[in-house]
Amino acid sequence: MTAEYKIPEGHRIYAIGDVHGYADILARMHDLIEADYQERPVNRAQIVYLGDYVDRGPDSKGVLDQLVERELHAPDFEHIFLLGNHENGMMEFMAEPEGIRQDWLEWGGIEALQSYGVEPDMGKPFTGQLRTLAAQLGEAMPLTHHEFLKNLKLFYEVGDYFFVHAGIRPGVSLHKQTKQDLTFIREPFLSHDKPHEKRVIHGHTAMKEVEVKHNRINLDSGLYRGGPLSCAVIEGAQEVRLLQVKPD
Ligand SMILES: [Mn+2]
Repeated sequence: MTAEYKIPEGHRIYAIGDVHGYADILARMHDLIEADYQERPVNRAQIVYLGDYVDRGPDSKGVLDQLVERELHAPDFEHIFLLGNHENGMMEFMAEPEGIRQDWLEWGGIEALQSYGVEPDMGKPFTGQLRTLAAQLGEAMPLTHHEFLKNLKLFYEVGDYFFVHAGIRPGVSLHKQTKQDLTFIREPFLSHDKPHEKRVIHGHTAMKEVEVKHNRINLDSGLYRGGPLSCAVIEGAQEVRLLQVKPD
C-alpha cells in the first residue's frame, strides 16, 4: 500500500534539482516551465529550487544572475530558493578563506571563481592565495548575489511535501533537523525505506536518473556529469510529472 501524498488543490510546485553552473540548461528549463504553465494555468504556481546553483559547471555567475532576475521579471510564479552545500561552501570560503572551507576550491569552486572573472594562479599552491581569492570574489560579486546567498532557506513545506537540498535524518522530527543534515546527508537517509512525516523532495546525490520512491524523490540527475536537469511537477494528489532538459 502506498501512502497518498498531496498538496492543496489549485496549487502547483515545480521543483528543480542541482544546476551546478549550467546557466544555458537552466534557461531552457525555465522555458519548459513557462510553456507548461501556459498550457495548464493554475491559481498558484511556485518554483522551488533545491540548491547547488554554483560550482563545477562553466557559469555559476550566470545562474545566479538568472535566479535574481526571475524574482523581478516572472510575476506568474513565486520563487523559493533553498540552500545547497555548495552555496554554503562559497559563503564560508568568503567569510573565512583560511578556515575549514578552503576545500571549497576542490568542490568546483575554481570554476565558480572564474565565472566571476577571478583567476587563481594555477602554477602555485592555493594556500598562499586563499585570502586574495576570497576578497576578489567578494568584490566581483554583485550585491544582489550576496543578498541572494544570505536569504537562502534550509527547507520548504507544502501539504504532505518537504523540500530540502540533501535530505533529512530519519527518525528526527522535520523541525528538529540540523543544517548539516539538511544540506549534506546521504546515508542513512537514502536507504531508509519507511515513510517519513512527509514525502521528501531533494537533490544532492547525483544519480543517472530521477529516483521516485514512495517516501522521497531525488531530482539530482547529474547535470554536471552529462545527465539531464530535472524538475518535478507536483499538484493535488496526482502522480508527480517530470520535466527534463538534456544537455546537447
Ligand atoms: Mn549538494
